[in-house]
Amino acid sequence: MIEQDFRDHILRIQLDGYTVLPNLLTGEECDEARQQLDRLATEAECQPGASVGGLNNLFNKARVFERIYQLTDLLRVLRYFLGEDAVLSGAYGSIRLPGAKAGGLHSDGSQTGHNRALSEADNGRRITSHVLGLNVIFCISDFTQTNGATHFIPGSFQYDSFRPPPPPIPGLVIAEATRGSALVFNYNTWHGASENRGQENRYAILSPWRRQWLRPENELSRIVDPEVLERAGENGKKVFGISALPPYLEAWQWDRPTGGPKPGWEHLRRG
Ligand SMILES: O=C(O)CCC(=O)C(=O)O
Repeated sequence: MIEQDFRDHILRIQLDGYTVLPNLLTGEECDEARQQLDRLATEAECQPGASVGGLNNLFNKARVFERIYQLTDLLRVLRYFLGEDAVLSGAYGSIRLPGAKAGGLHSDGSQTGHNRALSEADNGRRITSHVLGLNVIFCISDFTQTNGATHFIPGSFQYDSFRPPPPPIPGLVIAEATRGSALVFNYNTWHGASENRGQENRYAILSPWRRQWLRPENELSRIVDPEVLERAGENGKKVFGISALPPYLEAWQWDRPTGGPKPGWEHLRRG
């Protein structure tokens, strides 16, 4: 990505709360991802309209899904906002069938992020001053006006009330994008899947990221298969939060980058 494009994407996220990064996955990768999502959905016996059932932790389930954290341009944007040690928080497949109704507008982080843990003193106000998490939706199908593409309320990440105002909210925009693109958005930006009024399934991969110090939706450092982690190399230790694990030994016995005991203290390693 050239410097000007990078700056433009950063500014879009700062102003609108989302951007579209084009051409991250090739046509062949999208075909392969789609086949794998169909296979996983069949195995999991997903219900029509289901978006995530059984399609979790995709990086463990087919090689093509390992691409989602190997893309230099994407990592550069994510790390600009979340820091070099940004952590992947989940990797879900989404297949929205023809006729699937729109999902409700929401922000993310309501399970383990800052949008869950609000105290009485917060008085219904969420944290909007900094970007704490970004969601990345890979378009495995083209995202169009009619096939259930994600829709957003631009700028809504700045609205500090925890709950969106009652619908209809003005300014709703459907994000159109060609397959292989990724929608990258501040997870405070209100969004949801729109209704699929087309004739075909809409395929996507949902992959939220967090600051290293926020609790992830899934503790991926424990979930990632050893050979997947091995293939991810040094980058994988950051992406899967290995280097963010809290020590269970004394600090001087703990090797933070590898998330385990230092040499000499291996006998204290826990399973
Ligand atoms: O599938 C979509 O378009 C939206 C997904 C979504 O709302 C989410 O990941 O929080």
